[in-house]
Order: sequence, then C-alpha cells, then structure tokens
Amino acid sequence: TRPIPHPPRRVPVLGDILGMDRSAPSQRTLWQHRQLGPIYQRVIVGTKLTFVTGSELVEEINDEKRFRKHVGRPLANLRTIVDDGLFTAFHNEPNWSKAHNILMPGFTRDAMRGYHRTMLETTRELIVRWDEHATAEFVDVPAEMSKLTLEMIGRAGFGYSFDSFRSDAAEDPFVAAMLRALRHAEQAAIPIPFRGLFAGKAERQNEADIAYITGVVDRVIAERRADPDDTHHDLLELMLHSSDPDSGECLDEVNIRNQVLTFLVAGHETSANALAFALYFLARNPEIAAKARAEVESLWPGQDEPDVTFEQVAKLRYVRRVVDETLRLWPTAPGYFREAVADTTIGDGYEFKEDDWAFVLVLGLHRDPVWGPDVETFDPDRFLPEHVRARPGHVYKPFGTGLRACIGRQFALHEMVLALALLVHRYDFEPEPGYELRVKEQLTLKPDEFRLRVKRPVSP
Ligand code: MNH
Repeated sequence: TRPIPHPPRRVPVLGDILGMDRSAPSQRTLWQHRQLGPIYQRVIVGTKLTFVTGSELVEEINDEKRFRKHVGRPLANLRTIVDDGLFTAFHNEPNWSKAHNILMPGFTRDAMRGYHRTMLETTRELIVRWDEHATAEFVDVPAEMSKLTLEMIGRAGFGYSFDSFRSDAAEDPFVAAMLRALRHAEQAAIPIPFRGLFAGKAERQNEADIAYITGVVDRVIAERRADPDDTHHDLLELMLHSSDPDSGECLDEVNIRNQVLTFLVAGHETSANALAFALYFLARNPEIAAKARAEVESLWPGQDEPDVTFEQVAKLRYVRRVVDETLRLWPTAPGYFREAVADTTIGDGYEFKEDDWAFVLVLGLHRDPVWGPDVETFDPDRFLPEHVRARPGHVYKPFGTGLRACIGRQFALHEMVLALALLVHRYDFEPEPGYELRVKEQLTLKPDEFRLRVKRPVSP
C-alpha cells in the first residue's frame, strides 16, 4: 500500500485545516487536485476526507461490489427535512428499495410522455412572463429557472402548483420556507444534543419552516386521497396506490411525505441551475446559440407558439448536446460519496478500510485528461456519437452512478431540453455587460448573479 497524497502544510493535531474554503468547497477541491493529483486526502482532527477525480480510480469506486452509497455530511444534514427519502436513505435502509421499486414506473419513457404536456405548458407560462419582463430589464436567471423547474416537478409529479408565475408574485410561503430550510441544513454543523433547549432564532425559524412544509405536503397528500375520481398519472398516484413487488408492501404516510419533499428538493435546483448555466453558455457563444436555433427553427419554422410533441424533444440532438456539455463543465451536483464495502485498495495501493469513504468530485472527473487538452472550452460537439463512443462511459457522471444514480435523469433531460429549445426558439440572449462567471456553491453549483435580457430575434 502507499499513502494518499495530502496538502503540504499539515498542522499538528488539527491536521489539514489550512487552505479550506467553506464558501466554495468543490471549486477549492478541484484546485487542490490540480496540485496533488487524481486522489488526495485531508485529515481534520483525525477525520479523513478523501477526494477522487482520476477516471481510472473512479472506475474502481463505481464498482458496486466494492463501494456503496455513502450519506456524507451534506446529505446527512438534509435528513432533518427528508429523512429516509430516496436521496438521503442509507444503503441498507429498507424504505429505499421499497420506494425505488414503487417509483421506477414514474420515470420510464412512457411516464415522460405523460409529463410532456405539463412541462410544455409550464414553459409557455415562463415565456409569457419573459415577454413582459425579460425583454425590458435584466432578470435573475437562476431564480427564474428555479421557478420553472419547481413548477414542473410540482405539477407533473404531484398535481400541485406553487403559482410561481403570478405576476404580483410575492414568493410562495412554501417555497420560501423550503429554501430557508435547505440553506439552514447546509449550514448546520455537528448536531447539537438538546438543541431545542438552546434554540436560537435561526433554529426556531427552521423548526417552524420544517413544520410548515411538512404540513403543506401532508395536505396535498390528504386531498389526493380524498379525491374520489382520481385520474392523475403521476408520482403521488404511484405512491398512494401501488405496492413494492418484492415485499408486497406500500409506502407509509411519513415516507410518502419524505419522498414528496425529496423530489421537490432533489428535483428542482439541480435542473434549474443546469438551465441557468446552459443559458450562460448560449449567451456567451453566439455561434453555438445560432446552431441551436437552426435546429429548433427546422422543426418549427416561423411558428410563434410551437406545438412541441413528445417525440420532437428526442430529435433535438444539438440542444441535447448543449445540455450534456453544460453538465460536463458544471455538473450542478458536483459529486457523490461512496464508501468501501470491505477493506480494499484502489489504484496502485491506496488503502480503504471498510466504511472509509471518498467523494468523487465529478467536477474534476469531467476535466480528466481523457477529455483532451482544452477541457475548459465549452464544446457541445464533444457529445457527437462518434466522440462519445471513443470515451469510456465512466468519465461522464453528472447523474451519479449505479443503483443509487439519479432516478430523475430522464425527467431532468426532458424538461431541460424542452425548455432550452423553446427559449432559443423565441429569444436572442443578451448577457449583462461585463459579467464574469462566478460559481456559487450551496449543495448545488449555480452561476451567481447571472442576469440576462432577451429580445425576439429578427426574422431572417
Ligand atoms: Mn437527481 C440522485 C444529479 C435532477 C431526483 N441526482 C442524484 C444523484 C446525482 C443527481 C448526482 C446521485 C447522488 C449520490 O450518489 O449520492 N439530479 C442530478 C442532476 C439533475 C437531477 C445533475 C438535473 C440536472 N433528480 C433530478 C430530478 C429529480 C431527481 C429532476 C426528480 C424528479 N436524484 C433524484 C433522486 C435521487 C437523485 C430521488 C436519489 C436516487 C436514489 O438514491 O435512489
């Protein structure tokens, strides 16, 4: 075996505390990999934090016989909100496989066909809003995309609208409470015993927020249960009326609530931020935007409000490549945790004891030398079929890996390609003069303070 590289300045007792950046941990880790290579470790007061970006090491870690999902600190913090929901369930929690089996039919191609109309209509509502506002003034793109994707998952998944596009829009209280609770969970450090007794203002607010959002979700569930002629075909319907073929069991009330919250949390910010990054790249690269527009124009020439069919979305090959390349450069979920199933070594002798974990920094994996010399260049053609075939599969993992990979991947791809296509079809993008990309980290990555103004393109 051989030691895992570590940062040069190791302090007695405390260890590798120098050079941490709490506000941008993933970008800091990316930078440290450039100094220290494809694997490195920080030891902080005896706790080992191991980071991996190298494609060969990642291939080993993705082997499910040797490594399994690890609920790392950022995920564990979310458990106060979503507990044993799919995303934060421990590898051996029984509700995981139950919920996974019950919900999988909600993410098939046929299921996407069922969500398509809703996604289309929701994007049209955004367009009505942008025709009015975004043509006149610069709009906050991540915030706008967040409204869009939250509406899409709310309506398509649970038949619930947050009324995000109301023009008088004071922020929906549910959305406000959920976002506050998320930010609180991210900041929560080590759990404090008897925290309630010493609860500060932030803690009390957080408890109120969680009580409020769970109350709303419980009401949505109860209303659906009480609905005598339920004709919905959505995630909620599956959870209320189907059982796990393996165990024969249904999900219990509390777990259904955890799953609804999980989908709202896991299913909106990642897609929203990816759309925001994609719009950033389109605004920055007019030649690429022109190619995307040529593709959408060939499908819907001169149509003011194209009636996009489900099948057409799969034909948008270039728009899809824009999305793929966006998620290469800025995978909005910057990585995933895995832990060793048993004592093992990876590479030429890096040791993992049972339960030792590593964070696969996908942000770094997507900049591995296999991607070529110009990894920072935004180039959708990297995803032309011949180039994809020439690369090993495990070097592109924006949706994670294996059994615990993103269940919402098809949902995300459909909503992103559809929304992006409609937006390039309708608008030219004008970025704010002088904007330099800054990437903000809050669980997910997002283009900070990225604003756009749009205009209707002049017909050729
Ligand atoms: Mn999603 C898991 C990325 C959109 C619901 N998602 C994951 C993981 C990654 C991920 C990475 C694996 C995490 C891990 O191994 O610990 N997800 C994304 C990205 C997008 C995304 C980059 C959009 C872009 N995710 C969505 C959408 C939904 C969703 C949309 C819901 C509709 N994701 C989930 C759920 C899980 C997950 C649920 C947990 C799956 C499981 O462990 O069974």
